[in-house]
Amino acid sequence: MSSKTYQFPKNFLWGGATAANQIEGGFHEGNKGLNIADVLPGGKGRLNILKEPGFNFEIDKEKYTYPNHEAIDFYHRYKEDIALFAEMGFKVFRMSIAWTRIFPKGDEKEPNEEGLAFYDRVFDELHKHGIEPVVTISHYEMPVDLVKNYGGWRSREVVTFFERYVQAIFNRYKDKVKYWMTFNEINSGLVMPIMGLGFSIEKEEDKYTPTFQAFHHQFVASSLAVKACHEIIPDAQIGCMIIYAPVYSYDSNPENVMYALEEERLFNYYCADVQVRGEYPAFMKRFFKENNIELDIKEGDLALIKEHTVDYIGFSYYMSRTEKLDKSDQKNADGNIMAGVRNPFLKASDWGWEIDPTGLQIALNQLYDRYRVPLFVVENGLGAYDKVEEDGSVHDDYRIAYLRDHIAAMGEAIEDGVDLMGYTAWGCIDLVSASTGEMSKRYGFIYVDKDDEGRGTLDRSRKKSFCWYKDVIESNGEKL
Ligand code: BGP
Repeated sequence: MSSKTYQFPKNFLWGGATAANQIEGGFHEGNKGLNIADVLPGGKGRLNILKEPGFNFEIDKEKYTYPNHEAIDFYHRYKEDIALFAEMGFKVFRMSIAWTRIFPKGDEKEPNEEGLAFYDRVFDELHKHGIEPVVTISHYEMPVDLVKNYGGWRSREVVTFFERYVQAIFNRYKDKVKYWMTFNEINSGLVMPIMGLGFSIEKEEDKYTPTFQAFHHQFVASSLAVKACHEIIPDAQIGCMIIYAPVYSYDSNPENVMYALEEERLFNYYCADVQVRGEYPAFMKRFFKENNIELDIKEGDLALIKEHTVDYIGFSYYMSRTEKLDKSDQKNADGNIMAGVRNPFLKASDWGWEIDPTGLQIALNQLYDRYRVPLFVVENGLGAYDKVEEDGSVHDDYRIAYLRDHIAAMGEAIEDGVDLMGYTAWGCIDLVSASTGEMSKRYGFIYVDKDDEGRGTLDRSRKKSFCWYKDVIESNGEKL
């Protein structure tokens, strides 16, 4: 693929992506309150905590470490980091605002000035370097007090608190931020309810009505955010953000094809249909009925959802997924976010994530065919173990190969006619991994000296991919 040259649109938004809890640190500075990421311990058990009942949302320093507490200390080092992003030529930088810096407990009446001032400084620094911020309003960072006192997104009251939060940040940053996104990977609530919906599944029934009621509250909250954004910042664009993993049928057995389609619809399209088309898709009616799910939909909710749809679709793309009804004779694709079965045509990363650049071309075409709104790849990248050489260099050719193939796949999709706004590579600077809480799963162009035990100088250095990505941006994607 890489010998061909691709034409990216003139104003293509090249950049990198992060999330507050994975880079900032300073978890109790500036009057910040505790959020979900602050109470999630690091290490191998983290994934289980995300999926199993009994999580108490408390910090237990005797038993666990909490890598997000210091993360990579962007809170104090943002100037140095932004200068490095500028050196690569970033047009945009995707980051999130920690809700708990603005409303420490989530339900206060007035925002926290220290938190607001911190993001003012970050946005000003970005603009100083000609970089536009792309801001995720909520990236796995719900205030813990809202979880404990209200039950996370199960509570309708949280919609009001979220509305207060978005009003505060839109009013404050209306001259500084023109690209927004509501909930990071909103569909992640289907597999990781703690991160996505702010509650753990305690009993089987929780997977049904409570889960989909929480989603409904997020849809209402998202529409209120779109409405407020359009009113307060008329020249801004606000998108949704989903995980998109095309679902392939393992073979041509029609039953497997139908099963793959059902999984695809629930996982890839249910949330996007509501946020982009402004209505619940027809297939969810059957799903709700068969699973005895009864939603409490208030008068006016559906009209609000219909009227205030998003301007673009932001999505993360890491892998595709292969499905088959009877999985007993196949190897499970365990490392993938949604398991499925192993695809015999694909290789996987060290964490088992199946690598499939063509899947990105498929994703872009499917999304554009279905919705006809601009698309934005706001996360994509390879988590890998990096080796630092004696002289401090990191030869991450594997990362370059991964990114090159995926950028080429975007070039193909653009030739197919897809309207693609931009690309922000995930973890453009090494950061704390969301699923493992570790530093050793690295994505960055910039190496951060810190290990899984929290040791290291936190010094930043340029990897080989840093120069490569700089050339990609400079040539607007022609030089891959
Ligand atoms: C997405 C999340 C990010 C991020 C990325 C990589 O699901 O939006 O927060 O971390 O995946 O995942 P991980 O860090 O687990 O490798």
